[in-house]
Amino acid sequence: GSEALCADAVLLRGFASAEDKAVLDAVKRVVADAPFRRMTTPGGFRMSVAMTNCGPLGWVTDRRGYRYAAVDSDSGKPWPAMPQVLQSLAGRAAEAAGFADFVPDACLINRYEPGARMSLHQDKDEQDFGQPIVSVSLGLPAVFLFGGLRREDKALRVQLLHGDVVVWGGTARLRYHGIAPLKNGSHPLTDDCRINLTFRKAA
Ligand code: MD5
Ligand code: FE
Repeated sequence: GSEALCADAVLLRGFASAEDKAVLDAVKRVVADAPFRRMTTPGGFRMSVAMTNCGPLGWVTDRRGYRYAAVDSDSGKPWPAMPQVLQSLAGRAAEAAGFADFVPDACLINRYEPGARMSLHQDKDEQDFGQPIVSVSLGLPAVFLFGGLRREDKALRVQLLHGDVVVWGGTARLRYHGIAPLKNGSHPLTDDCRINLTFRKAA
């Protein structure tokens, strides 16, 4: 089923469930070339979420700031290509939410171990906020914090479960959001962590 989280945010419950193993196999292939790493924020904090990327551009952060980069500074090589199964899933989810012809050039892969969290932030490192973001959740459940356009706005709490896909567009694109500290649990497909993929048109 599909439900509106708010204007311009569509939750597609279980949209990725039928292809969960294929998606996680693709993630494993990416991680073999570009291992997960915990990056540093411009303020000097090490993120609790471990990240990697695939596709022409990857989101990175270090002491110099947040940005998209074509090269993985850990390997000195371009990020691994975006596996077809991932590109296809993102395009089909965007289409189901009303965005035809979504062709992402960046896929950020986030790994949350128990205790990892992402504090409230906006995604604004992309060039065109008219492009949607597609987010795929796998493994352990998480509490998604869904705020407003100002940091002070009260955040709704929404559970995101294995296989759920959310498409953020229009006015939802710039809302503050985050992930509450992940609870312990076990999931047979993800080594007891949560994997989130976010597909973006960054350039
Ligand atoms: C996650 N990741 O579950 C989330 C899913 C990130 C990030 O936030 O930046 O890597 S993406 C959620 C999202 C994207 C764009 C807009 C909004 C939420 N929103 O308006 O709430 O690891
Ligand atoms: Fe975000």
